[in-house]
Amino acid sequence: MSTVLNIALSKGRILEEGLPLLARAGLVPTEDPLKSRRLILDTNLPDVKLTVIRAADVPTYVQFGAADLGIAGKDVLMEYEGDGLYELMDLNIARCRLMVAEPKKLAESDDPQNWTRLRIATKYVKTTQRHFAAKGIQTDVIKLYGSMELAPLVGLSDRIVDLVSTGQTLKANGLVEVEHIADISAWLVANKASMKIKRKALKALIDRLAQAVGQASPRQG
Ligand code: PRT
Ligand code: MG
Repeated sequence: MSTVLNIALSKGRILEEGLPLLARAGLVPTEDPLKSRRLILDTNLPDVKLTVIRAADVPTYVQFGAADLGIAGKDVLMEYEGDGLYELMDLNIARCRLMVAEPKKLAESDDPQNWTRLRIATKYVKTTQRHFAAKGIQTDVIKLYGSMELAPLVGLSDRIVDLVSTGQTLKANGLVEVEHIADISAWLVANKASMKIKRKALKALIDRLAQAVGQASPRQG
């Protein structure tokens, strides 16, 4: 009897960087997920299916067993507070950093050492609250779903918490990084029950992925 494995993958840049990684691990979808409108894709391996979904939904699919494995950003995993999944492996793709940023002008006279209460716009409400609570700093967090860089420009908040990779977006909007919260990359996650029930089939795939990650980042070796 064959065991079917479902892998949930964030669309967007994790998909773009994840596909070459999956290919190195020997897994290739039979249609191009960047073009296809289909939500569940077959692969070259008859028992492995790929589901491409919103980044923030990946942990939910995996926790509830709708997918056995998932690939999601650490930012999404930090914000998701479920405990029904294992974080198996750093895939070392879609790297960036989660940062506090503020207008350049404010940064000239601002000292993070003196922060006591902050008004912050972000998509990462829980992570932001946790980060500052641990430092004894009070926060008024305003939840946004995107374009956080806009918030200081329109007076919604003084500061934002957002992902930064090249820094171009901040720069284009007159913002600078003032505090580092976390280094971010995409991780392989697994449903806990699947790891028991489908152990053998999953292990083979996970081992191949680990090998592919090693090839991708010779610095680690
Ligand atoms: O709709 P949603 O945003 O949820 O998903 P999406 O389909 O747009 O996916 P996408 O491509 O935004 O990917 C989201 C995941 O990619 C995140 O969960 C991260 O784990 C990862 N990732 C890595 C990033 C970045 N780098 C990144 N730079 N996600 C977003 N950004 C954004 C950032 O928010 C900011 O607006 O890029 C901008 C900054 O980029 P620089 O290069 O100008 O600094
Ligand atoms: Mg996006």
